[in-house]
Amino acid sequence: MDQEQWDRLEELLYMQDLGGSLVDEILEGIKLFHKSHPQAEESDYIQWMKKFMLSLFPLQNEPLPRFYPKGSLVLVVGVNGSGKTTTIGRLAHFYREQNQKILVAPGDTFRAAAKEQLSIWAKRAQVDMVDSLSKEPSGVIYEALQKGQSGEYDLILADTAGRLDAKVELMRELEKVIRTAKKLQPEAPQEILYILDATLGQNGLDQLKAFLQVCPVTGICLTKMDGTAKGGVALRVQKELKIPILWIGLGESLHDLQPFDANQYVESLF
Ligand SMILES: Nc1nc2c(ncn2[C@@H]2O[C@H](COP(=O)(O)OP(=O)(O)OP(=O)(O)O)[C@@H](O)[C@H]2O)c(=O)[nH]1
Ligand SMILES: [Mg+2]
Repeated sequence: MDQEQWDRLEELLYMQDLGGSLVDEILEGIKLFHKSHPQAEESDYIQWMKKFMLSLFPLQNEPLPRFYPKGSLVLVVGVNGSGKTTTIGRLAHFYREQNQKILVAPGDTFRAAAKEQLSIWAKRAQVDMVDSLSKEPSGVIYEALQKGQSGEYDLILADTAGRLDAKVELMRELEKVIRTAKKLQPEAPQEILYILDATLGQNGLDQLKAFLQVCPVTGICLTKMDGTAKGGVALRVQKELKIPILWIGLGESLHDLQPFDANQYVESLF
């Protein structure tokens, strides 16, 4: 490659939201590949890059979607407007179609209209919502778990308020929710699903790291992948944090959610 092609490649990788260190690593790798394969053609370089990117997803060998023991709690967390409530609606729809009985919990007691918004999604997805009078997220989620323990529900999906890492008291509240859930069910929450807005790039990654200080995120749903965002941030999450991506959000409707597929994702970057 001449310098111009080289610069173009670097620019393309940056445009995918891969971030400096990952771009450098890929460029170094390509240089080495070029040395060992001087006759390589464009398609060989592309193959090398795809293979390298796939190798960043070591945890993605597990079959998705995940299914959980009866009565499990999936706690959905993330910053304001990332798509938590929408994702709960879509997850409820998805699991209901798999013949699971779903209960959603309006754990966002912070924003006035949040409960109403979740109840609209619950109706769309044709699932139940726990009608708690508690003004505290931990109270609402406790009630939902209690209902779940009666054996009626397969899965409880709990919404939470959007929060930014700077709001210390809100972040502490998440710790309380988790502590309270564990009083009823030591294994709960069986999943802490972080909703990562793909359009946020580096910021999204920094915010996720701040959440990790207070709650052990076990899976990620990457939303807004239908827009111009390339979602290269997913590769950085794998490389730096090794938290599996479980779902991809591809729009605003009930059906716009798919289990994450690393092969398909890497193909979509090219
Ligand atoms: N294009 C697109 N829009 C999405 C996707 N997921 C969510 N949205 C939109 O993002 C906006 C915020 O979604 P919500 O589900 O309300 O987000 P939230 O995290 O619950 O927000 P707060 O409760 O305010 O923190 C809405 O307009 C959604 O329609 C997606 O995958 N693609
Ligand atoms: Mg919400």
